[in-house]
Amino acid sequence: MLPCFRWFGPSDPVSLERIRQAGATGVVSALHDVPAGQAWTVEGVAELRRRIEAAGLTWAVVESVPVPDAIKSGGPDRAAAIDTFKRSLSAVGHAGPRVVCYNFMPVLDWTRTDLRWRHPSGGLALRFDWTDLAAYDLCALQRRDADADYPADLAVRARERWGAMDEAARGRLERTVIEGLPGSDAGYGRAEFARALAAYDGVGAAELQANLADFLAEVAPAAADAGVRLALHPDDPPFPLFGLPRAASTAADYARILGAVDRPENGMTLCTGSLGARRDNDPAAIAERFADRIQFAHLRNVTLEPDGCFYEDEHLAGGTDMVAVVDSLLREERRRAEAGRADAEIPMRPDHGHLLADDADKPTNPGYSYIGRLKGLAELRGVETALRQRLHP
Ligand code: DNO
Repeated sequence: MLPCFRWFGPSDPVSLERIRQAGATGVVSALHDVPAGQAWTVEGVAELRRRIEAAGLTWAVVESVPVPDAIKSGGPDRAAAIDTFKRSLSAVGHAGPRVVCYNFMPVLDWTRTDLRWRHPSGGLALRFDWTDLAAYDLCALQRRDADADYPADLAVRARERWGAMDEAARGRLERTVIEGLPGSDAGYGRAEFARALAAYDGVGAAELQANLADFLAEVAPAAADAGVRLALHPDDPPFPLFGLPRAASTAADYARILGAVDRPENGMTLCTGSLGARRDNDPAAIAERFADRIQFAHLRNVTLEPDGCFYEDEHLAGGTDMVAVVDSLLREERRRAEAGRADAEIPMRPDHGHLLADDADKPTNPGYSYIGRLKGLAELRGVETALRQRLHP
C-alpha cells in the first residue's frame, strides 16, 4: 500500500514536511481554492503537484473533485455541471494523479454531531449521536414531516435534550452539522440548508441511484480518455439523514453501481469507517468482494453503539477487523502486480485521527490533526509490515 496523508493545501496547519516525517510518501489533496462547480485547469493541477513534489512527496490521489447537487438531484444545470466535471478530469489527466475520489451524498458531505467527544483513552474523537441529530432537525430546523423519520421515543428524548441545551451548545451543534466539515465543498446557514434539502423533494433512493448511474455512464469514458480512475466514496454515515436519499451505503449499492458501468475507471474508495457505521455492513467482506475495483483505501474504525450512534475509535479498535482488511488489500496488490496492472499499489491513508496531546490546543481541521493521524498511520503500517513479512513474503 502507498502510505498517504491528506493535505488541505497551503493553508493546512499540518505542513508537507511534517507529513513526510509521519512516514507517508503519498499526498491526497485537491484544488481546495477552486469553488465547487468551476472547472480545474491544467496549470492549477500542475502547480499543486509541483508544491507536493518539491517537498519530496508524490501526489497520489485527488480527493475530491466535487460533484455538484445539480448532478445528484438531476436539476436543470445537470448537463453543464457534468461538462465541468469532465473538464476537471481532463486537467487532472494532464498533470495530476491517476485516481480521483468523489462522493454522491446529497447536500452534506460527511456528518457528525460532536467534534470533541472524550474517548475512553482521554483523546478527543468525532461522534454521531442520533438524539442530537434529531434535536437539531426537529427543534432548530423544524423540517416538515421530520417526526416521521424518527422513532417516537427518540423524538421525545431529542426535544428534551434540545430544551436542556444552552444557546452556546445549540449553536455548536448547528455549526457541526451544517457548516461543513473539512473537505466539504459546501457549508450552509439554516435557511440555505432548508432550501438545499427542498431541491431533493421528489428525489428518492431510486432517482438518486439512477442519477449516479447516468453520471457514471457519461464520466467514466471521459475518465478513461484522461487516463484516470474514479473512486466512489461511500456515504458517511451510510444511512439517510434529513429525509435525503442515499446511493452508496451498502455492498448491494456497490454491486449495482460497479455493475451498471462495468469498467475499471468506475472504481471505489474503500472507506472502512464510513461503511462500518452500519451493523449490516462488514468492511472486511466488502474489501474482499470488490477488491479488484478498489482504487483507494481510507482506513478508520468506528464503534457502533446498540442504538445506532457511533464514535470514531482507534484505528485498530472498533468493529472492523482491520487486519483482515489490510490482508485483503495486500493480496489484491499481489494479484494486480502478477497481472501487470499499473495500479498494483493501492494508495491508503489513515482516515481521521483522535485529537491527542498538545494538538488539542492548536488550530486543527476536525479529524485531520497531526498526532492522531500519525499514530493511525504507524499502527496501520505495523499491521502491513507484519502481514507482509509473515504471510506474503
Ligand atoms: C471525510 C472525507 C470525505 C471525503 C468525501 C469524498 O473525512 O472522507 O469528506 O473526502 O466524501 O468525496
